[in-house]
Amino acid sequence: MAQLNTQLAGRHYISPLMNASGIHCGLDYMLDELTHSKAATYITKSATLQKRLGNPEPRYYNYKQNSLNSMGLPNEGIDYYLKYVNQDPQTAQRILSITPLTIEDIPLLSKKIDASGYDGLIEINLSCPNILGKPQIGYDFDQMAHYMKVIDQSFYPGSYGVKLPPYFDLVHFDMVAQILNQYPLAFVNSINSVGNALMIHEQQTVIFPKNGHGGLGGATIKPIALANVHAFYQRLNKNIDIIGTGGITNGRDVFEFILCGASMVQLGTVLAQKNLDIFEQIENELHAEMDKYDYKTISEFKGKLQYIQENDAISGASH
Ligand code: RRO
Repeated sequence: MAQLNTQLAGRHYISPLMNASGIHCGLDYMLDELTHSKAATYITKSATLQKRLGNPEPRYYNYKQNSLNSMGLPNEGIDYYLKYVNQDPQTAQRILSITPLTIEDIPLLSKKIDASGYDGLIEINLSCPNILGKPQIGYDFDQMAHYMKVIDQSFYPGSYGVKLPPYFDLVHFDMVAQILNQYPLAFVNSINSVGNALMIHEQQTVIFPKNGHGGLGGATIKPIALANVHAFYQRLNKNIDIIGTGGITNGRDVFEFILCGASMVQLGTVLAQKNLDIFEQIENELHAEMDKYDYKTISEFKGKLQYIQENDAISGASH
C-alpha cells in the first residue's frame, strides 16, 4: 500500500491533508474534532490581535461545489488560539494562522506568540479579500515587500509561511517570488479564495457585505490554484515548501496538486459542505490514484508534472 506521509518545513505529517484556515477551526470544539479526525493536522482560524465579530450576515453561501464568503475575519483573538495550540501535546505539528491588520500588528503578534512558548509553524495571511477598506497586501507588491521585511525582523527563520492570493499574470509570479526568495520562509500557501466574485440568486446578491462581493472557493477555482502552485514551485527557493489550496474535492485533485509541487494541501469549501469523514474518503482516493501510477510515496511524484509534447494526442476521453 502506498505511503501518504509527507514533510512540511522539516516536520513530519502522516498525510498531506488538513483543513484550510477558516473552515471548522474557529472554536476549541472544532479544533478538537479536527484533531480526532483523519486530518494530518489542523490550522486555526486566522487570528487577529483582538477578537472580531466579522461582517454582517448573510456572509457565506454554498452553490453546487463552490462557495462565496465575506466572513470579515471573525475570530476569538490571538490569545484564545495560543491557549489552544499550546495545551496540545503535539504542538510541533499544528499550524497557527494569523492576520496582521496593519504593519504595526506584526511585532505585536510575534511578541505574544513568543511569550506563549509556541514553537509550531505560523501561517501569516497576506490575502484576506473581505476586510472593508483594506486591499489585499498580496496584490500590492510595495506593501508586500515592506510587510516581509517586518515579518523577517519579527519571526524566527523557518518558523513562518505566507498565504497568498491567486495571481493571474506570469510577471506577477516573478515579482512575488523575487520578494519571497529574499527571506527564510518555511512555506507558501497558494491560494486564498478568488477575491470579490459575485453570485446571484433570482435577482439578488447572495451575501450582504460589499454589495454581494466575496471570496470564491470550491471546484471552480482548482485550475487557478494548480497554476499558482506550479508557478511558485518553479520560482521559489527549494527550501520553501508549498501548501496547495483551492477547489480540492477528491483524491485525484490532491494528486494533481502534489504533481504541481505541493507538499501538503488544505480542504476548504468541500469541508464546509461535507463532514470530517471527507478526510478519510480523500485519503482512500489518493491511495487509489497512487496505486494507478504505481507510486509508493509522495516524494516519488511531487513536482513531477509532465508536459504534453507538440503534436501529442491528448490521452483520456474524460477531459
Ligand atoms: O474571514 C474571511 O472573510 C476570510 C479570510 Br480571513 C480569508 O483569508 N479568506 C477568505 O476567503 N475569507
